[in-house]
Formats: sequence, structure tokens, C-alpha cells
Amino acid sequence: MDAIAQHYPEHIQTLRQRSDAILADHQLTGVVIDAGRAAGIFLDDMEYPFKVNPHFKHWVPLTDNPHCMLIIRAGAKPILLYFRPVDFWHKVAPLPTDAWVDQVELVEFARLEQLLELMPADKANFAYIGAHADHAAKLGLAQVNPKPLLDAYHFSRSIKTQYEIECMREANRIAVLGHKAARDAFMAGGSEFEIQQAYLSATAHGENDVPYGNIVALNQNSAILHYTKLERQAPQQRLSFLIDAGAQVNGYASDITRSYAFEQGNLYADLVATMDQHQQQILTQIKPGVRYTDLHLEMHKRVAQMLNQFELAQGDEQTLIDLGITKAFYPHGLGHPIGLQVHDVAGFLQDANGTELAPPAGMTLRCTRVLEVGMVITIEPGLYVIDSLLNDLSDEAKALLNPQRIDELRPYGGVRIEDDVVVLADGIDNLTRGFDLA
Ligand SMILES: [Mn+2]
Repeated sequence: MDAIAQHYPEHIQTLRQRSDAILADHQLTGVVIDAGRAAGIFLDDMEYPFKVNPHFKHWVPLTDNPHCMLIIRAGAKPILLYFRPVDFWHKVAPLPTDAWVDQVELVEFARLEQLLELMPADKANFAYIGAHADHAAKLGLAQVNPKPLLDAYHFSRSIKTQYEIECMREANRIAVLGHKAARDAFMAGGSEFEIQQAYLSATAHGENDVPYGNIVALNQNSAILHYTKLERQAPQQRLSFLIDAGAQVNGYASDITRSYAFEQGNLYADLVATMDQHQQQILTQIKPGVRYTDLHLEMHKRVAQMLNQFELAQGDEQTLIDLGITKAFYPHGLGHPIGLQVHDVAGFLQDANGTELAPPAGMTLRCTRVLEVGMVITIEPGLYVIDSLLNDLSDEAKALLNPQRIDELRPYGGVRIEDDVVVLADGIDNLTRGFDLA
């Protein structure tokens, strides 16, 4: 049995224990979790791609079966209401037979109207978790996504079970295959579109299977943080390549970024190598008890060092930070929690009661947590030439910039290096670098 299947029973046991305690705290008998349904396109008979409710895939490894539901009752085996319509237009999902099914009570149904009678008799004390309040009303579930309940479930999701970690390890292994294929396609002269196709093919993922829209950016496009355009034509000159792309296994995501210089021995190639060193040095500082925010602040100091080293700006670290210069070159956060969602929940939650800690004023960051064993986070520092941000700097700040060096770097765009790591008692388990990706 593979590591994922092997750890599933204990995953369900852990979820049941956590859920029983949460339900008791909120005086609920249980929850009904709706897998969801695809949203229809306006004035059309087509639907947007189906994306399952993360609470649903937390319990069962099903990501493509709309209309299924889970009934989670304290102290009882989860009931999976499994939708198998009679439908000659679409492929009907087969009844699952894998080992995980032993951990649930599988109830098959063929018509949506049957759901009402499949609800628990004592449903008045159940809450509904899902995207469709109208559906909850039809089912007679009055409590829809109560925030205190969701906060408690979300907070509990931060500590991953071994099953979840193994799913993400596999999602990293698959994504690394794609990253290598993409790098080769870049070196062979591929366009962004061709590189994307190479990635998808190597990972056996369709465009709607990847956990987020891949960022496949050549040259100056790599400075556009959420670049998803994909040029069909290869550029005349190949300078740089940034790819931010993941994969998913049982609905768990990986999220990896690499940057490549086409030729060695230039400013950009040195910048990539130096950023890689800094990223790995930040990784060595991860341990339980460290606040994520402090790692982000530490990275700003390192960016200040890099700006001086590469003569993009000059000034002592604190001045470059205080004048907003490091933020102009490194405008995003160091990373985020990852799991069932690429940007996983509870990045700001400090306890199960919903207490949130926002990032310090002016700081862009998706996580302010104190790290604990079992959390999975990304570490993804970057450095870019983004003219709109440089133009917004004060005159005092602009005086510290070196326009010639910035001009030299601009055609290369930017650099970012990202790994997914598990926090351990004595350091990290790097899910990304375990697979021979430099
Ligand atoms: Mn990321």
C-alpha cells in the first residue's frame, strides 16, 4: 500500500476526534458538508469547471463528483452520500472501491430529490457547510456556514496529518516532473504556450486540474506577479524564464516557483543563484515558535543586501526598508499556508475562536502565524523590476536607486524561488527539494 493510502485511516481518526471536539464546543450534533455543484455560465447551457468544497475533500479523496454530501455526526462514522445519476449524456462516476471507503458509510443515490429524505432525522441541530444556501434551505438546514464553527474547523486544518503531507509530497513529485519539462522547453526555445503544454503533459494535468493558473513567463513578463497570459510566439531573444506552477493529489496542492537564466555569467543568472541561497537560508530558520511575520521581515533585510550587492540601490538595510525600496523590488509576501487550498485558510487565525492577527501596517503577507509542528507553508522570496512601484517611490528613495543597473535588469523581469515545506520539531521537511529540482 502506498504512503497515502496507508495513512488515510489515521487521517480520518484525527479528523473525527477534532470534529467531535469542535461540535461539542459549538453545541451541534453534526454538520452536513456539500461537495457543491458547478456554476452555470450566464445565458448559456455550459458550466464553469467544478471546484469541490475544500471541507468535503478534507474528509474524502473525491474532487470531481458534484452533488455528493457528507454527514458528519459526533461519535459516528462519516456518511458519504454518493451521487450516481442515471445519465446517458455524461460519464457517471463509478462507485469507489478503494480502501478509503472502509472509513465511511457509503450511501448511493440517483436523484437529487432523494437528498431531503437522506438528511438526518435530528437535522435541526446540524449545520450546513457549503456554497449553496438555497440548497441548505431546501434540505431544512437552518444554520449555514456559522462563522465560529468555520473558524474552528479552519484553525484545526493548519496542522496537517501524515496523509495530507504524503498527498502534498506526491503533488510536489508530480509538479517537479512538470518543472523539469518546462525548463527543457524553455532552453529549447519554446514559447510560453509551448512551455505550458510541456508542463501539463509531463504532469498529466489538464488546465482545470492544476491547483492555480500556471505562471509561465519569459523575459520581462516574469516581473508581472500574476502573469497568466501565455504568449503563443517565442520572443526573439531568450533571457529569462520564471515558472510558478503546481499539481494536485486528492485535492491537495503543491506550489513551486523556479527562475532560470538562459545564459550564465550575467546579472540575472547571479541574481537567481543569490536568491536561491537566501531562500535556503530562510528555510534553515524555520522551527516551531517562530512567527512567520519575522521571517518575512528578515527577507526584507536580505533583499536590501541584494540591492546593494547587485548595485541596484545603495544604502544601509534599514534605510532601504524604511523608504519602501525593498518593498518596491519585493512587493509580495514571503509565502502562505498550503494544503487543500493553494493559499490555505487560517493564515491570520491565532486560535480556534477566530482571533485574527493582521500583518503589520503596510505589509503584504498571507500568514502571521507562530509556526507549529505539522504546518505546511511556502517560502517564496522574489525580486523584480516593476516600474510602477519604482515610480511611486519618494524622491529621497529614488536618489538611492541606480537607474543604469535597473535598466540592465529590466528586460529579464524578475526572480522568485518557492518551495513547500513541513514544519518539524527540529527544522523542516522540504517537500519540493526532495525531488531533485535545483
Ligand atoms: Mn505560492
